[in-house]
Amino acid sequence: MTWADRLRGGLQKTRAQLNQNAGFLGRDLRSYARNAEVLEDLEMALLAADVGGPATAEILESVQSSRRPDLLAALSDALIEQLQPPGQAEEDDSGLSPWFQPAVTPSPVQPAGHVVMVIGVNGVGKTTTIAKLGQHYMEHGKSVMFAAGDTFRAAAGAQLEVWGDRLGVPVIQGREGGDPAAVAFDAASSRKARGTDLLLVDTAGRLHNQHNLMQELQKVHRVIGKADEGEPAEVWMVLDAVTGQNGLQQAKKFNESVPLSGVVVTKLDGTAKGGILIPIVRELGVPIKFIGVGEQADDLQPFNAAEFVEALLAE
Ligand SMILES: Nc1nc2c(ncn2[C@@H]2O[C@H](COP(=O)(O)OP(=O)(O)OP(=O)(O)O)[C@@H](O)[C@H]2O)c(=O)[nH]1
Ligand SMILES: [Mg+2]
Repeated sequence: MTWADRLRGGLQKTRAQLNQNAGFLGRDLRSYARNAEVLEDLEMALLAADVGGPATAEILESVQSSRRPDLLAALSDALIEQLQPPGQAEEDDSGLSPWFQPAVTPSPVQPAGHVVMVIGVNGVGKTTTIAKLGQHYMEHGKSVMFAAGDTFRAAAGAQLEVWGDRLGVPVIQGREGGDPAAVAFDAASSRKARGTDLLLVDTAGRLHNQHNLMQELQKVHRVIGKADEGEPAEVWMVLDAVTGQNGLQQAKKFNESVPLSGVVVTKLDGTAKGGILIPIVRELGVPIKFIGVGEQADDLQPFNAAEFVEALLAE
């Protein structure tokens, strides 16, 4: 199965939701005039898909003022525009990190450095996402390491170890209940010494309370910088699409403690509200790096707005 197939399959619930709210996705409606009734249907559909009020209003405006004769094309333009954070669209290659020369197909997701800290609340898919990312970057010819920075939950380290064994990726472990910052420090030092291309740092999703978790994440972030100046170059938050607006509110809190450089949205296959990607980009102001549409390794791929919108509006 190609990624296009997986993506279309994964977005099936959201697409069905759009279709249910409005028949505008049908082929025969392509030449619909932009009359009030159609626009009302479109508005309902976008709101039901969790696109949110402000973005929906902008999309409607954009569709109405579009010079495209075709409603679908106008809608597609408007959605793609909403999915690109300001200043992120069509970046040139000048910021490429020197190690990143894709061996397979060009990847649009080049981390700005060598360490990516992966954060998010428990159960969103952090650990499995790290495994999938590891595989992705290895397929692109990169060397990868993992750090088991979730020392709070019993078995979290073991889960990452299993993935490491399966993929042939070294995993830096700490003691259960030990200091995650110590694990992160060891891992970042070790990555630097070995010259490994990419270190992915797993973190706890839950501690005794939220305040402790934020402090812990800040500490992990700080000590990585002590081990290797300028790192972590990236902090990616994993968001479970099924949690919708709740997940977005959590992300805002995280973003206040540890500024995010990107988001990975998982479990789009489990929700009809895939429109949540739009408020995520809008309200966090960071790009979506990868999206997940299932549990298989190939179900996580770099996010591409045009590809996403095409799959969403496919007939
Ligand atoms: N359907 C579906 N399931 C997914 C996706 N991504 C991850 N999962 C599943 O989500 C579950 C939780 O994943 P984990 O990686 O353990 O989540 P976590 O954030 O590390 O959880 P904690 O370590 O408990 O905080 C697993 O069963 C994954 O297979 C996805 O895109 N779609
Ligand atoms: Mg985990």
